[in-house]
Amino acid sequence: MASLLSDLLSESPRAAIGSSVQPSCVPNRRDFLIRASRLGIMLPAVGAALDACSKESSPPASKVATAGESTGTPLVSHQNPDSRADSILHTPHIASSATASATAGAATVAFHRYDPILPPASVSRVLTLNWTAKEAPIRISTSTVVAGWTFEGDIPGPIVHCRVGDTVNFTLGVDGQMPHSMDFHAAQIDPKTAFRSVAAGQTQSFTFKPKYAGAFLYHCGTAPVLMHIGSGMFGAIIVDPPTPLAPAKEFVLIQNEFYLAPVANGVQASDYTKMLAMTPDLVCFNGRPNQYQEAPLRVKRGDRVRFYVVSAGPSHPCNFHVVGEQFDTVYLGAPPGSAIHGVQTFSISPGGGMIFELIADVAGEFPFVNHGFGHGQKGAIGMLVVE
Ligand SMILES: [Cu+2]
Repeated sequence: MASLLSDLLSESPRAAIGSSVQPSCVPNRRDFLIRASRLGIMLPAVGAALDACSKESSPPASKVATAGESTGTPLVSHQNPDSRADSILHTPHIASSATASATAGAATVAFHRYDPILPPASVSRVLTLNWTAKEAPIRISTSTVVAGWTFEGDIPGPIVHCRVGDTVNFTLGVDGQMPHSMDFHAAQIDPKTAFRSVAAGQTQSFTFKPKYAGAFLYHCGTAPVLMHIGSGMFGAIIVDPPTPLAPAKEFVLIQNEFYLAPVANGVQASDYTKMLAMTPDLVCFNGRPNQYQEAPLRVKRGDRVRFYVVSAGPSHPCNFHVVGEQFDTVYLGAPPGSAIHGVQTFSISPGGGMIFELIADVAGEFPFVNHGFGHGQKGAIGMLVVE
């Protein structure tokens, strides 16, 4: 019985999700319940649940026809050809990021610090971004190389900086074995077409104009999103308001978690089971644990310091705090509105971004942390030096 139940629950990442929470009435739930019933597993309320599923209307033909969804057929490809919703609801068989290109040359890849300084906004009001999703080994510390899935070969991807109303022309190509996609949180656009998955050798283009200012996440939305963000496919797009904010020293901090399998051939793949359990090995600002302790951010006494903090997750928030300082201003939404003042700590949800300002009146060394210290201890700590 135990082995049968174990087999049932470990069939796929999707089944694992369904087993850990009350499964919803999608086709696979009915399959789950039917198979559980055939196996003689006495699950409470199985009969009632089956009855409830039976009374529901049939799912759309497109869902029924999806490979592996209701037939139990092993999946051989991702199921997100054209829909962000599909990317969330359909989970194919994938449990490791260790593709050939994500591991090749891992032993020789060099470490580099991710530059946190906000790059200047483009002079042109039209940004043309031709990016490639690449699977590549990334050294995130002297001792750790991850089998990364990336935008433009780094974790995080490049920082995009534009203004409200700018035109962003974006094209994604794929150089790797997996399909990938792009979801800009700064865009208001039909995700089914714009954010569709792209296979190797194909491209996908779309255009948007940011409507609101702020610090926004971008990420791959291909199924399972958890795996693609968790393997490194995220970054920040910073959108300035029409009237510029006060001059400041500006930094971008993107928090993410890494969930890692044991070292194999000098590289650590993502561990999907750890992702589902939300038990990260490392929590980082800009993709490397503790990198700004070793090479701090530096400002002058009297500077206004502005942090654009984005929480990429995939699952944990960033409880942002600067030890020994107080935030003069935190923008809850689009600046300059929605400002609150005199703030010690504020939590940024996964998939969110906020802007924090302090006035560096006091010289010294000020750690900036995720004040959820289980995360800080895993690497989400850096140092701001006021000289
Ligand atoms: Cu991806």
